[in-house]
Amino acid sequence: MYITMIDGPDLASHLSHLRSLIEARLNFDSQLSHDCPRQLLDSIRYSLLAPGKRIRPCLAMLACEACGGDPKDALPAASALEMIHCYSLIHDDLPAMDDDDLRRGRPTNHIQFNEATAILAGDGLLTLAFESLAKEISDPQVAVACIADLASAAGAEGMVGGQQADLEAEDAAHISLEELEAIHRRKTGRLLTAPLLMGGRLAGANGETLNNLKIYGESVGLAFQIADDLLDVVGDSSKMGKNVQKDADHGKSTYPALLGVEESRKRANLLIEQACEAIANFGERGNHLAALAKYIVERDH
Ligand code: GRG
Repeated sequence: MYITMIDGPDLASHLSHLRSLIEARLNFDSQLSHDCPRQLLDSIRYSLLAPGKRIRPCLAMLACEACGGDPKDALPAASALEMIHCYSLIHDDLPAMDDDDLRRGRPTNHIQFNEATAILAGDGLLTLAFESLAKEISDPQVAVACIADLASAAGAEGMVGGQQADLEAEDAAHISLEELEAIHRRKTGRLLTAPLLMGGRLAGANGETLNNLKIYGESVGLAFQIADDLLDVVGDSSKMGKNVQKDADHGKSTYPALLGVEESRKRANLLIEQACEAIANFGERGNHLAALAKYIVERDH
């Protein structure tokens, strides 16, 4: 069993180590053959290797670590999760959706290349994620379970469904807090919960442990979205590498719009407490996960 050195809440140095492993893996996994046309490959790698926070891959590796595994064992899941996330960002930025020109501090994919290439880069990443999982997880049962976790989180009942519900809600005059949470549970929350399940499975976690990780993921997922909504109101575009104040400009229902800034902060903090409670019985091994939950609501980008 992998013994991890958990030196208190020294999350920053641990995350920077994990991120360097993740960057190397993403670089390797996106080196495709000449059958992938040059412009499509450039477009895929332009977005995938752009500087993101890598929160979903880090969650998978920390969940694996929290269950007594070697975080490196979660790299296939980490890479696949980032590919799905990156595809969603490329498609979300398209003129038919959010019509954005800045992402991760760079021109969005369709601005840098063109709309058709951006759509295909997203499609390519979506399918490459599942190809990687199928090829790189050696235990067939674990591979199938991880593929099911990711497909269900990303699909029509998960992120894609949440995106559709979000687009529909833009036309609604007012939505309730319950409706807003139902959107974000799918649009953002499912892809933040999947890393916990996948990382846990790759460490051989049992059903009860997976359930605790799921509760942690769901709480952190909603808190992440509240923090994202707050950053859109009070954040600094240059730190975030994307445009801010977009929600208000589009008249979108958000947590600060529904609850106000202070109440939204309180709600996010409460969710983080719930997340930490769910993993309390992991002991020291869960320290990095607990610290990451706090970072998710305190971040400034
Ligand atoms: C278009 C299929 C499809 C889905 C889009 C997740 C999503 C659904 C759109 C992303 C747009 C968005 C701003 C969502 C809200 C929260 C979120 C996912 C923010 C971006 O994630 P970060 O902060 O980004 O982890 P980085 O760049 O650090 O990876």
